[in-house]
Amino acid sequence: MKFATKAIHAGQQADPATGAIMTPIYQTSTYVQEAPGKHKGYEYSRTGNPTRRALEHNIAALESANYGLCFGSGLAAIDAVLKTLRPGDEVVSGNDIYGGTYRLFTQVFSHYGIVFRFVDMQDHDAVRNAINGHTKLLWVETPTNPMLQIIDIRQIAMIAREAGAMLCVDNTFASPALQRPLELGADVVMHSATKYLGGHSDVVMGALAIKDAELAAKLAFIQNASGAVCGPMDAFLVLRGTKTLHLRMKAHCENAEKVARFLGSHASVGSVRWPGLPGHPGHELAKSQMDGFGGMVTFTLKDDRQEAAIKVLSGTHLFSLAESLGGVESLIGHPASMTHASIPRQERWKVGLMDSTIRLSVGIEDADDLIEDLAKALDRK
Ligand code: P1T
Repeated sequence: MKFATKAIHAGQQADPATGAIMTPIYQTSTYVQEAPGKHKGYEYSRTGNPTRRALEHNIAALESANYGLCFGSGLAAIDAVLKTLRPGDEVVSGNDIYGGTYRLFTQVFSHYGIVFRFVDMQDHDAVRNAINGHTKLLWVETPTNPMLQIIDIRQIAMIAREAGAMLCVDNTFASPALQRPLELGADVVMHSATKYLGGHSDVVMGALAIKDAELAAKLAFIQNASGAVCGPMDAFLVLRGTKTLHLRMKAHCENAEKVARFLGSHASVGSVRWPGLPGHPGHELAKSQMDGFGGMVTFTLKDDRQEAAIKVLSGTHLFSLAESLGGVESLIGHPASMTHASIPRQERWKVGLMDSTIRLSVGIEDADDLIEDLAKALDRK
């Protein structure tokens, strides 16, 4: 089955009780049993819920996985992956990642004896050098948040395999419509489903997709034992979101291209990062592992003072100043003070994330209106 068909049908069937074409919101905590242990496959909604299950199957199908698991947030999904580790285990992570992921690694799990090494994942020798006998997990975001580096999933998967470590790819920025890391050798795919999977900025959720049965069972055990699950209403909303994922991603990519080209031609713009631009260092790699370049654009102004960036950030009207991304509406953000404030400035500077860097989540409004909005903000005196 092709992607668009899976997006609309996978994991779903007409409701056996009523024929309802949409999966009902099973807003229930528990399920009546005929006798102890004799039930219809559901005992308690932390362990399993039919609305959540439909979404888990849907996401698994979109990611070419065999198993899907949904959580109360993206960070809760990452938390579950880290709970497969033991004190003394080490993680090698990319050094350009979402600030909340960095905070979870360095301010929560490091207290439980897990060691994190942050490296430039574009430099495969640096990755190999950071690996030792204790390394159990490689953590990759691609495209990265917010610098939009492209990391070679096939190569990092090979390095992980040689090291006997697991590779988890945070696929939030691409979504499975543009990139399916399990097909390229990753072991686990992680999503902030809050973003493109949901697509409408009305839900906070996380998801994992896994091929291997044993690893999936381990993670499902943690999902139930730690209990950071999402509610059925949220599962319903994301299930509705994934039905249009392929169409939305196409529109995000088209608009992002127009916005990136406009920014590139504007006199006050310094540098523009969008993986679809031929000058992007990961452009060829992106072409080989992605089906489109995504809806995120990061740029700096020639005037690299923070005040100049703040003026632009507060001068747009269609682009709303807000954290998050991946919704149908356009957002503008200042990573240094917003989404990436938890990362020390020296670490941010290493990846080129300056105090003047601006991040756009390009929505699916009319591109001409978006460009006009940015032009006005950039030309504001
Ligand atoms: O917000 P939550 O659903 O818990 O997901 C965390 C997360 C994980 N991974 C990536 C790549 C992310 O971008 C995020 C959340 N990011 C934002 C809120 C943001 O504006 O970048």
